[in-house]
Amino acid sequence: MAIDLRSDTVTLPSPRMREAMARAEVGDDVFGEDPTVNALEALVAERTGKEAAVFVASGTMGNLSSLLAHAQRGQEVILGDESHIYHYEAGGASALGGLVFHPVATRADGVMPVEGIAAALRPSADWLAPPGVICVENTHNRCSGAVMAPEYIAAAGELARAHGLPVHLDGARLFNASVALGLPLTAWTDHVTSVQVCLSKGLAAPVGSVVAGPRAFVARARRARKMLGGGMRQAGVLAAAGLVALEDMVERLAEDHEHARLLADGLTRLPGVVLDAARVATNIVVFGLAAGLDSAAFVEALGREGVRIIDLGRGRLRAVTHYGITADDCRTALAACERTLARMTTGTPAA
Ligand code: TLP
Repeated sequence: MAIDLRSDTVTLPSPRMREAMARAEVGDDVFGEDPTVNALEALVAERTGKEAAVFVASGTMGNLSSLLAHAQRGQEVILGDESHIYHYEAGGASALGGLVFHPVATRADGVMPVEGIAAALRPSADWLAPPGVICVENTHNRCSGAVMAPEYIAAAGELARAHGLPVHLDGARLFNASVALGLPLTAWTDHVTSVQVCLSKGLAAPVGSVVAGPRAFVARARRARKMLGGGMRQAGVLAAAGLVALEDMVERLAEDHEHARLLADGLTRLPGVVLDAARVATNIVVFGLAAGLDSAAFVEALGREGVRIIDLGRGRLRAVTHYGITADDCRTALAACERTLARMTTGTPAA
């Protein structure tokens, strides 16, 4: 079987999740009558220290519902130029919400400096699109799963408050940050208005994310979710897996982080790999290849060796550890990388 390091989204539900899904008590969630969805929403609201929460189909829907709930057509979304919302969410906030993306330069460690955010906040003028919301991401996907320091999020929150703006945290992998630093989610969520957390990444639930924030905001996000077609009726079968994910899978993320470190340390030792292993703090390893080595050809050749990774573009490759990956898988993957690179540098065809 292939060693699939493309993403932690490929994780499969655990046997306990399957059981909970089969047994879940359900009702019509659009009427607010699904007890399992309600339990999941209450639990995430509590863990994030927010008044309320709403279960959504995906991280993308969570972010989009949040942006629609925070900002009006013609307003700007201030966000990192390496952020997931900017790169990988099909421009939904613009296409469906009439919002304008204002990307801010992001450092290699995932931080979009507070001065950069401040400079992006346009003054009031008839000819300028006003800011509507500031977005931050933690952990940072395209920046090697970097963990944002709570102090940084606090500084961004302070700036936003001074300008009367909300902050939305794309916390698709906030649990990874929490496990990496040994801090509760509230270390970050206390400083933002709203947060989206994914259950279907490292936590291995099959489907779903939860958006949390102030009650009035969550009511607007719930309405946006409905507008986007995300009112899911007996969604308790999905929420049940999410509840198990929160119980069984959070502490386990530490293993994924160890495995990512194993991969990163091994990769740095390979000639032809460009990687700052010190950057790897969670379950994502982003690396490049030395000049002259073709990234796309490497991904393809590695795939033929039974190891799957993805190409993020601009010469960046990504490997992600997760529930389905063991330390031995990482060693096997490293050996495959070594063979593939050796062939590429000597121009030897695969046996
Ligand atoms: N990211 C996926 C792909 O879309 C790239 C992945 O494999 O990492 N925020 C962040 C930071 C994410 O990494 C993702 C998923 C999302 C939002 C969107 O979540 P989904 O895929 O559930 O819509």
